[in-house]
Amino acid sequence: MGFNEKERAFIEWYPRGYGVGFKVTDRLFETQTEYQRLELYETEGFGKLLVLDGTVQLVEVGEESYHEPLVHPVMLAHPNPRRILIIGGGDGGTLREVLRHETVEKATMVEIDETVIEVSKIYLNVAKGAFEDPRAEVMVGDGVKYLRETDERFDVIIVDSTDPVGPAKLLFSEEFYRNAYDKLNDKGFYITQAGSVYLFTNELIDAYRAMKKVFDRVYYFSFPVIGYASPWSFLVGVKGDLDFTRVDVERARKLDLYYYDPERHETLFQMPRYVRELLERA
Ligand code: AG3
Repeated sequence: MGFNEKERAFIEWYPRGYGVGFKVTDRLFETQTEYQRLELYETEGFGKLLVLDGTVQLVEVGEESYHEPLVHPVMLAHPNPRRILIIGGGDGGTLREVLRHETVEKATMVEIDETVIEVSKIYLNVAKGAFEDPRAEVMVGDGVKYLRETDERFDVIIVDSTDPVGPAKLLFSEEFYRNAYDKLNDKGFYITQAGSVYLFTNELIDAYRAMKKVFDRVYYFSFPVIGYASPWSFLVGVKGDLDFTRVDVERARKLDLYYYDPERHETLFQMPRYVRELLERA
């Protein structure tokens, strides 16, 4: 697990011995935060690599392949997303993409681990000024507690967490989904990353089943993400009368996206057949 001296590579091992790795030129930083083990590497071809508890969070070159599909499909399917909540996302990449939408009046981010924010601010070229944007409200705290207690209402809630095992498991529970549903405006989207399609299939199915109990409609989609055992899965919960199968292509043009292609929005919904069948039976 982790850094391999002989290969000079960082390798993340998934279940069943499936590995994803990067050649490393420098070991920059390693610390035990209050919540998790944080490692930072310089890679040969993908910029800096951020690792939490042994799992790849992002590489600087290609992080948009995760942040674009997490943020823009829901933002562009919503007619007027003004108030946004991000749970997790300490590196600031999700916040950055959210703030690119002119409709946004306020984006609240609740990250449990302050060290992730600090380290990202110092070492990573990811947030690109998002933390300083006047529309951003960045809070250090427990997202589960925040969502249970807040009086605010949101048009879009985005969960940018670690895997549905370990500390983030609570973010994939029916109770959490209910709190999220309650804190959405009459019409709203909830989106969460939901793990590797091939290697966390059971977690994906479980999360989908739980979300279906709570939201008016639930969609699933997948996207190839650089640095993860791809394809990666995403789940979208809908409250009220919103359609996730269509996006505003006019608004999308101004964003000049690199990975997610709004003009081919329908290609998001591609899943390996066996996974689609498992989801349909869930
Ligand atoms: N959020 C983490 C996605 C989960 C990655 N899982 C894994 N490699 N096993 C990404 C943080 C980027 N804002």
